[in-house]
Amino acid sequence: MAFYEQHIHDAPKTFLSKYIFSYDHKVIGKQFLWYGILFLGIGGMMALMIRWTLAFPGQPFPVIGNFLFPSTGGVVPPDTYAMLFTMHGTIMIFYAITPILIGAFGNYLIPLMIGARDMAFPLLNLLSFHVAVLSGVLLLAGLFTPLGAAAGGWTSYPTLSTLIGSPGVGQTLWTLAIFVLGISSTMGAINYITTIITLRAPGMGYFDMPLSVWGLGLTAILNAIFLPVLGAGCLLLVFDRVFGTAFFLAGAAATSGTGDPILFQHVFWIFGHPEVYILILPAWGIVSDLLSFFARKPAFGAKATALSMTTITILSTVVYGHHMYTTQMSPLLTQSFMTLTMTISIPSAIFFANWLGTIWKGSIRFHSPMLFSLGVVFVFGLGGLTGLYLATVTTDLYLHDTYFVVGHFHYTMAASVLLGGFAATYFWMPKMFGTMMNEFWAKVHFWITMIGLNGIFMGMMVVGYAGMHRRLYNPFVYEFMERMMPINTFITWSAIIMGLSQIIFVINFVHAVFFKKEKAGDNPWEVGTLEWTIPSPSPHYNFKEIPIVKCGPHEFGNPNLTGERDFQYQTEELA
Ligand code: HEM
Ligand SMILES: [Cu+2]
Repeated sequence: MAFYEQHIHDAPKTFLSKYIFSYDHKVIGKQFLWYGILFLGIGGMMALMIRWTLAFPGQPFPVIGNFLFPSTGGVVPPDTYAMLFTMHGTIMIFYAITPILIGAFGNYLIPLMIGARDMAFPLLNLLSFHVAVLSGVLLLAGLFTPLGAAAGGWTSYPTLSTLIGSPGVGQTLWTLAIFVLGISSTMGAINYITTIITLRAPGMGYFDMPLSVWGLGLTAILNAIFLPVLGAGCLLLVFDRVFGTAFFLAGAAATSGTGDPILFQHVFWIFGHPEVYILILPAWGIVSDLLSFFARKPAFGAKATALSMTTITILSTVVYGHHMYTTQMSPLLTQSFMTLTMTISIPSAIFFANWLGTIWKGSIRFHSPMLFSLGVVFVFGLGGLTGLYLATVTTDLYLHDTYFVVGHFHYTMAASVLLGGFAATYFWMPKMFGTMMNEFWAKVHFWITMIGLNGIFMGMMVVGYAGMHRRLYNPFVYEFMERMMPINTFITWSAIIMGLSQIIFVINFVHAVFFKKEKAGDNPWEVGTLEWTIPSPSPHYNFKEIPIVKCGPHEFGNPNLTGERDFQYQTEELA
């Protein structure tokens, strides 16, 4: 039972209080969605510039090249290349995927799915978004500093990220931006956790929560524990850069005492490995729900899925060392980390099998959210399997820092999280904005994205296995890599096609939000979770009466149902 007061507030009246400084979790969710989509565009454009350079070295980037890089006649210069992959990785992870899945859907869905009127701390929620905006401004400001933005990679390892490696203001701004973003996400995480624990509608036990809420909740726990670790690391790095301390500087570079660059890697990956799960857990939860909704079957082994996700969350905190096999850690440590990492396959295999069990013999409805969910099953399967080679010390020694790694992590994080985000956007569109997106164009978007994405990331794994090193401006100066040019051109064309197909999504989205006249029904997908019991789009107070929960979220095909329906609402009691 809720011990926080949940009364109905008056609806805000002015533009500012309604859309800019809103306390409403739904508006804040939408703010995060726009913010994420904007950055997705920027990060995607940067990816295209990286790929262009790798496929057509020395040729000017089409259309906007001359404007962006006038001094080289439109060709991406080497130092800019380093900046591009750094900013691309940073933006995609922290400013695109995180805001969309956690900021937008976390905010929008958690209160609605657990039957609450808002988050536990609405003011903290408002602050969390505005601090995120501040962080975004700090990050982008780096692009306009004399030496350009940060260029030390999204991991920002010293000594690349100390004053020796990057003297410019851009790197300092990057480090500050990530620190500030950490504050924003920690505020969000505290809010999510408190909300889930205290504001669940009467009758809703933890296993009655949709798996989306499980995923988002576990993510929030990881965020609350590990973002402060990254924040601390970034703060020390700022001290090294601005105040002349020597936490991460070693040897002659340090004025006194000895710092240690590797120390930063430990700090970074203690956060960094859980971060991968921070990104993926919401997508896993959403996909687990959607597969059941569109297969019209109860989610197979839903409790086991929830517990596997929990087990993975716990294990994800003790495997970070697999990112550092090549740093000359002691063999005892590398072996321990290898064993721990491998144990993650057990719960992963359980819930992956549950996904298959859910769709097995279902009456599948191939609507766009289902297509994207099946896409996640496919790409995550590939990403998970290729991870085993990187978890194994002996094979990682060879594969480390090649494009195999880049292909692998794009499959697991980029591809599956991106597809999961699209699934969620198409699915919750009617509840968020009151209209449906066009199904035909959604499917076209799905297929081109899916084909493009596999061309890109499969291609990356192939060239990586052949030995192509990552982060090199022009790898083809090495003779053995010259022959990989054609595959690289193929990858780039796949990226261009996939990039262009996102225009379909944007037009479809903007059209549905602003121009579509035809309203969606309250429950167009015929699903029984709490958010579908209220009007579309959801009214500002969410629930007139706080609902009373009688059953779980995936009750499909109950033989006692009357009429045409094959599902029951969570507020209904049936034998
Ligand atoms: C689908 C379009 C995308 C394409 C074509 C693409 C392409 C690339 C390329 C070519 C690199 C440089 C690799 C290297 O030189 O080492 C890269 C790096 C990276 N990408 Fe993507 N990417 C895409 C989407 C994403 C998404 C959605 C994410 C986030 C979840 C992401 C996260 C990263 C990260 C973390 C790096 C590493 C940056 C670094 O080396 O510091 N990418 N990407
Ligand atoms: Cu890891």
